[in-house]
Amino acid sequence: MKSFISTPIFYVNAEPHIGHAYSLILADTITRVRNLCGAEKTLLVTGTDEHGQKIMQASLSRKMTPKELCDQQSGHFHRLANIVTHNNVFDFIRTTEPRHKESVLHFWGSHKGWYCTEDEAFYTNVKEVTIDNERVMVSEETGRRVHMIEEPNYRFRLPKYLPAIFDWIKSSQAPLEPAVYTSEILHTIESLENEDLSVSRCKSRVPWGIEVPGDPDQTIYVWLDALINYLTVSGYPNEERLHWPPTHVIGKDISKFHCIYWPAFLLSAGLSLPKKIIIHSHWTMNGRKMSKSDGNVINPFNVIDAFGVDALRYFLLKEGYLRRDSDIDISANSISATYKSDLMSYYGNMFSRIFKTPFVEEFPALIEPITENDKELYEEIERWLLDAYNECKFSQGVLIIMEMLAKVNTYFTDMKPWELKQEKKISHLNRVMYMTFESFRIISLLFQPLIPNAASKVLDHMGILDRKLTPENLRIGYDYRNSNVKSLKENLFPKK
Ligand code: ME8
Repeated sequence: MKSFISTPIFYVNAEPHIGHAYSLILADTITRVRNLCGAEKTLLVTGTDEHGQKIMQASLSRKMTPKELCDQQSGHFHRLANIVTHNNVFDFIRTTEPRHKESVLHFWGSHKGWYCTEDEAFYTNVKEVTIDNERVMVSEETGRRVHMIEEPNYRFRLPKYLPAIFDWIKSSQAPLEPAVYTSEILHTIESLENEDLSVSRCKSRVPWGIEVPGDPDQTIYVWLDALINYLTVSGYPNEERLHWPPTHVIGKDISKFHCIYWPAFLLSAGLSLPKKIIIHSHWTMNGRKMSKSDGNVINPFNVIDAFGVDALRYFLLKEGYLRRDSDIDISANSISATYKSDLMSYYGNMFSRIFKTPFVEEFPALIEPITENDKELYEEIERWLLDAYNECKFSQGVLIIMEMLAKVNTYFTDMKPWELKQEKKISHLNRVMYMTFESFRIISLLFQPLIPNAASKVLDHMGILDRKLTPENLRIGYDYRNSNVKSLKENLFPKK
């Protein structure tokens, strides 16, 4: 059974911006890391959140029906998702789809249970006893009689689930990543005590939603509706097609919904809690959160048109992080500067320098015995993998790769392979070329989850077939005898 990672489903009342692209790129990168490192296949899911008052108002102001607005905007998000993930999206869910309605209605109906009228409460622990010669069910807790009833729940008894969620957040499973969110969420849980959650809305006010079963005057609360999307994509309420529970990637603005409400809903339905909830910071422009109403947004499609998908991914993963104490400021200039300094002049240029060497196709001819000295260049790899990838610290990873690139650059310049060739110092030249190839192979393997397109171009070019991020593949010693190395004609990252 395949497991999955989700992004939030995006509201369709605005155009996609860099923040949405970041959630997608981050979730995609984590999916790729899991697939490259592990044996288990992980899939990426995303989609759009289409019900509620906000969407209705947006459609009115654009003189469209809600359905027309949703179809149009969802299309934009779907296109963005496919582009920034290089078509890695397994499922794109829309909350207006019939499969989702089925899932929400089933979930809502699942509140049926043993109800005690005297206590005005549902009980899960019940037993059968004989009262007045009649076999009846009673609550184990109070001994009072209970009946199986199924009724719409307009108020969700959130407090009942808070202690269990409190323990889960604090548990050794440490579901929140980064862990700094743990204490904040625990505080929020404490402040919520004894507050029920209203889970339906008056239909006269919010008609654009899923109707409460048996009550034509109410629609289901849009956040409950939206969160259930994760179950819908897993196949619920029918046969499980993706393994439950998933990992969720979210922005910090919606942590309360995902770290408290969602687990409570799941517990109420007897379902397992998320594997992990990965929370990222916000992108700001001139210090303010990007938002369409303020007009301070960067359109990801424009960045992609100008610099390509990998440039956008690289920038966001290098500059972005999961810390909660600060947001990240972005400007069009900073994207362009990073493209030029890191991708074009560094990775791209060094690749050209090496692979445009006239005699490159003769190499790497030999696998020289590897010395301890050679291995030293790569001693960071292990640390990089364990710390950076596993903790989603991609910016730290980028810095280490850049350090490695700098070392290879210096090595290649100092060794002057073109002179070794002229002087016919073939054994030395072999060694230099082999080490350079190996550096590029390892660097490009590590770049795969971040800039998949560029990395696979390099690896194709070098004839590398085994691309898994295993410790063996990340060590020097690749056997190139069956690879067909080609010399390079065009640039990896064109001049801008
Ligand atoms: O909240 N910086 O949708 P949404 C970084 N539909 N990330 C940002 C961002 C920014 N400036 N702005 C948005 C919703 N995001 C609900 C979610 S899930 C069941 C329902 C990212 O379109 C961030 O991950 O307002 C945020 O959580 C997500 O986009 C969705 O924003």
